[in-house]
Amino acid sequence: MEGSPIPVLTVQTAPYEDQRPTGGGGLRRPTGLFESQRNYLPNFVQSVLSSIDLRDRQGCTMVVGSDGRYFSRTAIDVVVQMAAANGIGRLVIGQNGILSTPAVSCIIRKIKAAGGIILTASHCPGGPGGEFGVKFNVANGGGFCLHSCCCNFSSLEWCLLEHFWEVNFPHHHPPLPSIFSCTPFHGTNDFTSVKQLLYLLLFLLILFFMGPYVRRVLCDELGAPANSAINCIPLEDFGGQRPDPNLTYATTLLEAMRGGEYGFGAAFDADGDRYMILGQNGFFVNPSDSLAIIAANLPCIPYFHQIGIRGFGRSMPTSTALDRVAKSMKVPVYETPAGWRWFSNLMDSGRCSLCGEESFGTGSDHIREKDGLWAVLVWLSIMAARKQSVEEIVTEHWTKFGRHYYCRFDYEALDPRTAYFIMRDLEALITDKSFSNQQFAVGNNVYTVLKTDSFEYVDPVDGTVTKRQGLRIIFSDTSRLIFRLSASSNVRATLRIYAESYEKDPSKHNMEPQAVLSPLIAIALKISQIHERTSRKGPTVIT
Ligand code: VG1
Ligand code: CO
Repeated sequence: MEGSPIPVLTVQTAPYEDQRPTGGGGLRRPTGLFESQRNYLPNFVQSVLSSIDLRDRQGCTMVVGSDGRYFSRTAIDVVVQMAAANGIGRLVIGQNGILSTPAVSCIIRKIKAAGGIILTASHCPGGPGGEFGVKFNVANGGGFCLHSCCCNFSSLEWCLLEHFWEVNFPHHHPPLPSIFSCTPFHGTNDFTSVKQLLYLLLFLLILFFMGPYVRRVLCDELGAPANSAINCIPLEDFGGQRPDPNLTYATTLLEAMRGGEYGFGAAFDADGDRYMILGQNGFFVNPSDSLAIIAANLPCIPYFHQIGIRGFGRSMPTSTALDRVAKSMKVPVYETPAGWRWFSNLMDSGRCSLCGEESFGTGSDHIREKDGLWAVLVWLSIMAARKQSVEEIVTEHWTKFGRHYYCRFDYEALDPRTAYFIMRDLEALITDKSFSNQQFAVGNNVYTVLKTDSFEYVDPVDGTVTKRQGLRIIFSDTSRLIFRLSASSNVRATLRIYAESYEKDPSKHNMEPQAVLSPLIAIALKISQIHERTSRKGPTVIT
């Protein structure tokens, strides 16, 4: 078929109401929906392709990758055939269909592609009974929220291409799929001292599909022992494990680190944008602390010598530990709603060099996504420069800046109406005048309300106002309670409660976060009545 036009097939379709955007970056749903509902994936892919202006779309290059989960190969077949019919000129696909979210962001920018499609449900479980998803990134490499196009068409166009995995299409137009090594560039650091460190540091990683990257970057290039990278073979069901890097799900790593033999442990989520760091004996680095510590140690990273440190970004629920560092460095902090796309705008305009979220994501302006492997390399660079362990770095940071105790309660799979009404009533309660200055006495602690609001973000770049991004209660001692509904989870509704409390005194830095935060949590449960209204006894997950 070389050189001949590929016939385009037109198929009638009907829109799916549940694909209308809710604020999250992509589409994330039970795998069964993608498998059983007619045109469920093709409809969304058409929305993605239609959102690219026709003039930009004709003959352009797009990047396609997946986290290798069940249904990824079928989905890539769909994307390739529809991209061909929609005028895309060239597709760059990861080897075996695999690319991490940060890798896609990186490749889009390097090769000046029009955008990228990532088949992943991030940290959610995979397999036929698990979840599947589609993320869409645009030309700057950042995730994009589709607005209105999901329901604007009644037909889909396909090119019936077969065997494209094996075939090179040198003279074919459209499309030109080319298979790309899944381990692109991590060029922001100088790794000489990290190499030296890795010989000394016993090292363990739990990974899911991030294996190819870790093997190449940490083992082949930096010389970490091959057996320090485990779970490295991409599996459709992640070996039955949940690819969520936190203390609840990355238990194998936690137990191995508790053995005391290893000095550094890290885990990633399925699409490689989230990470968790553990030190010797399982010492946990809270993601908000990780962000603040990386910020305070940026001078250890050569990349920032070149580009300078312009500003920092954190999502509103992320602890204010970063703000203390920023203040001492005289660097501005941007407080954004949850999700990475707000940071993209800040970075594109040159306002922001380092950003992060409490949900285990950190990144810099080298790309427009959070980047788990980058964060691990930064931690190793800091350890190499300071010649200190993870625990020493963290505790020294607390001694200098104070410790922000932090935790998050997730109530998953709630009835959406119940969750909505809990939030509505809570908003009415906390924004009522009578709530300000109210005092809550729990045990020996008294908390006085200083400020409450429904968080609103004004984008400093384009002035866009985004309202209702979470309910916030700030107390007079700077403690905070935050409530918000998840925009990314799809199984019914998820309500998140975030609690933060500051402790300056180093003699009180060794306490259990949940014990320190229990009075604040008690206030949160009392004012939201969440247990009474949902008949739950506790959260689904605590991080
Ligand atoms: C969650 C996190 C948010 C993160 C988003 C995407 O959103 O809280 O911080 O950016 O997931 O993460 P929500 O709305 O459910 O709280 V991911 O790793 O897709 O890649
Ligand atoms: Co992810």
